[in-house]
Amino acid sequence: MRKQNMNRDWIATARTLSEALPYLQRYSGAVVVVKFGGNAMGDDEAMAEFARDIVLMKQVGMNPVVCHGGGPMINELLGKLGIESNFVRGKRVTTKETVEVVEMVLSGLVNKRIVQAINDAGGRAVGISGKDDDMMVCEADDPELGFVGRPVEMNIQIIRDLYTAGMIPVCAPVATGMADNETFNVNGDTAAGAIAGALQADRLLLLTDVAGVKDQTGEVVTQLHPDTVREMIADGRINGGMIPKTETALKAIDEGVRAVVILDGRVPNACLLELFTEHGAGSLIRT
Ligand code: X2W
Repeated sequence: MRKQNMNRDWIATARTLSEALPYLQRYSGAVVVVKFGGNAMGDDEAMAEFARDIVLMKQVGMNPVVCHGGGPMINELLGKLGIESNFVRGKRVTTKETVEVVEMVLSGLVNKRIVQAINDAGGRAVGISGKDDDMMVCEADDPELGFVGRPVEMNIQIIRDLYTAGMIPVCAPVATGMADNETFNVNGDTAAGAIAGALQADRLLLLTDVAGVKDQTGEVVTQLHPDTVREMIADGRINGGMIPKTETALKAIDEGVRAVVILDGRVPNACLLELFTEHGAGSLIRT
């Protein structure tokens, strides 16, 4: 008999769904930009799980927009081609030769892998880069870095059109320049922040390979005011790779994003844990 077979796991599953109701209501129609970093992308199984989370978000009425990185995948192909990778302040020094490889890897391999995973999970993903419909137009960030772009003009109507039509935009951080024929390599966090800012997103989730912003004792700080983040950057409590992430978060909040969360994308169902449970995940930055 069906009812007699009911065990504790099923009761827990039903309870979890029931407890998610206030969050489902809160986020109905919300625009959530999810930055999926190359270091957070695991094997095919982890990719499939990420894709299911994104499709679930869409299914329950949110508007997820995926922005991805792919630094480790660029390193791999550059290595095979015998081209050296150099980073200055966390950004790749990008020559004319490098930028072609960057575009191939990000707009091609990585973008289509994510698109395919989302479609396999039953979503309707469409991959674009900053070049499509001139979505992101850049200037050179710093002469020392070569073809690394800083977004100066955002035309995000294409993203709105896609999600309004039921699709899930998947954006590669490659952009067009102000001059003809220019291609820029954009840091993945920078691109996600600029897109979230232009969309006035409700949430920007930065999925990475660390648990969040940590204090001196190594504990993750679950909630931070932007002023505290500024203090922590100034006195060195926030350092290394966390600097560009938190700076992206501060800029996005200045531009009108409601809240930014830095979280470990390798944790199973990281997005759902953050959005649909009281527990949350990682460090939430908001005013
Ligand atoms: C990055 C773009 C990819 C990226 C790069 O060339 O590696 C710059 O550094 P993750 O996986 O998010 O690090 N661009 C200018 O940001 O990937």
